[in-house]
Amino acid sequence: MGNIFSGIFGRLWGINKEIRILILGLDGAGKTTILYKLQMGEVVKTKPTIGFNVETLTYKNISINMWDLGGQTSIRPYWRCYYANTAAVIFVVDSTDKERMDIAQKELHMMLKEEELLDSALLVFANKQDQMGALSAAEVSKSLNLVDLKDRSWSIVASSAVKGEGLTEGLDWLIDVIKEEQL
Ligand SMILES: Nc1nc2c(ncn2[C@@H]2O[C@H](COP(=O)(O)OP(=O)(O)OP(=O)(O)O)[C@@H](O)[C@H]2O)c(=O)[nH]1
Ligand SMILES: [Mg+2]
Repeated sequence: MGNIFSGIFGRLWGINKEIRILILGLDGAGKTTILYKLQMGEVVKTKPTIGFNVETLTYKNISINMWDLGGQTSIRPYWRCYYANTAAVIFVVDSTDKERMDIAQKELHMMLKEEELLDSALLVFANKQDQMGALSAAEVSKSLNLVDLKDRSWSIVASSAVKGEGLTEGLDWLIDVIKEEQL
């Protein structure tokens, strides 16, 4: 009986809930690869994103509109056009790109100062862990000064988009936080 009810209510609840998640990060970090690995379970061949890709996926009874924005320097100023009503940001870092870790850090903290994102949860993927010389999640966390983040739910997860590792673990955490805090 409990199962029947939780099934029915779970489905009803799911139908009504639709959230918006942004995938941000520097160019080449792996955002588009992550989007399609999550949506289709496949590694797709990507080109640098000019503009955005948006896909809807259903996860844990929640319909997620996932926006993957281009990360090139000239496109980053347009990220803010997408901030309204964002439940969470997934910030993707190429863990092998040590030279640009400081730029990633600045972009992240600048973005999180925006009023429209004050209530958004943050998941960082320390991506490309399959590559030699990748910084660990702890090292990426330190480079990004994540401990400085106050009044925000955040987590960092080591990932490899091409191997599909870490992605569902990260999304699980994110959806649980959104369900607890925002729905
Ligand atoms: N080895 C490895 N390569 C990856 C991983 N994730 C993405 N890549 C590769 O990195 C390159 C860039 O990936 P994209 O997903 O296009 O990067 P992006 O963040 O969307 O880049 P922009 O659209 O320019 O902002 C591609 O060649 C991907 O195959 C990973 O986890 N490991
Ligand atoms: Mg892209």
